[in-house]
Amino acid sequence: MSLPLGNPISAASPQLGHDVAAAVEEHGFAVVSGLLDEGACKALVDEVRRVEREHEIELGKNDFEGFRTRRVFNLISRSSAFRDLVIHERMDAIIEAILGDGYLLSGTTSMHLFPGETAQLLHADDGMISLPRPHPATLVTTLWALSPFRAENGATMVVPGSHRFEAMPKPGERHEAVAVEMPAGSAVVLHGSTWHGGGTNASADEERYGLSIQYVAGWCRQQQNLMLGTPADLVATYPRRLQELIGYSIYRNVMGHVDRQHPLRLLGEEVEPAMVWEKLSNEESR
Ligand SMILES: O=C(O)CCC(=O)C(=O)O
Repeated sequence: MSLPLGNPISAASPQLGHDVAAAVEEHGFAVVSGLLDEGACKALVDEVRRVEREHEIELGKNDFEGFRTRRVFNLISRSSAFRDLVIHERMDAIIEAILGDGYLLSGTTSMHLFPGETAQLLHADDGMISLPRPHPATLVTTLWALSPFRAENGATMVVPGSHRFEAMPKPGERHEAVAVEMPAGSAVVLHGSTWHGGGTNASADEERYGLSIQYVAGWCRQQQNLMLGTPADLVATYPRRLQELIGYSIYRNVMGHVDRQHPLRLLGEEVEPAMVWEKLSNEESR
């Protein structure tokens, strides 16, 4: 079964954050259209291919990663082209509406499916979080279509409403899933508990280019260790918002400090005092 293309939410919607958060709350996912134009998608596909060549990325070596899929992890540290997507202002409104302020980037991964790829096991990206299910979203996955996602070429399969299930999918469990068909330049936003998986690429010659950008609430552990995975001299060239999202930030004025200091100070950057200790001493001196 395919999800009709009819009902994506336009990236231009004035209530984007609210509308997408409401759809994700109801169905476990929502498709957002018109995030990127054709030229941008083509340039990003070329860049995925260039990074794969430069780093000699091989096909996956297990069924989960896909024997006919190439993945590049920590993509933002390997190419500047993807950094703007992570801090895309339309997506920022969506993620903040779902996870609240202070959320973090959890990882960036390209998923390049070749013809002959078989369906990935259904899974939930927050599967390792041991909170009783169902629970509010602690993690959000955004899967960006850099080329069209079609049922035939391996579009992501999603089980609508599964973010409300009490159980995780058992290995190999089959369930009624829909193929998230969407034009290039769109993205599907998934509640972290939603059961999903890459589809079968049964096309003769279509390569499917997708990009997973994951975020977590500010109090959660990130999946990819972006602080250690990014040399400090490279982090220093990132826009401030991206530095904050990879972990050079403080949650609720205390989580993430380094010897009571804001981590951005380690990069030599000026930051407004926002630490709990500074606030306490300001209050005491009143
Ligand atoms: O490639 C896809 O469509 C989804 C892949 C996925 O969900 C994953 O690898 O966790």
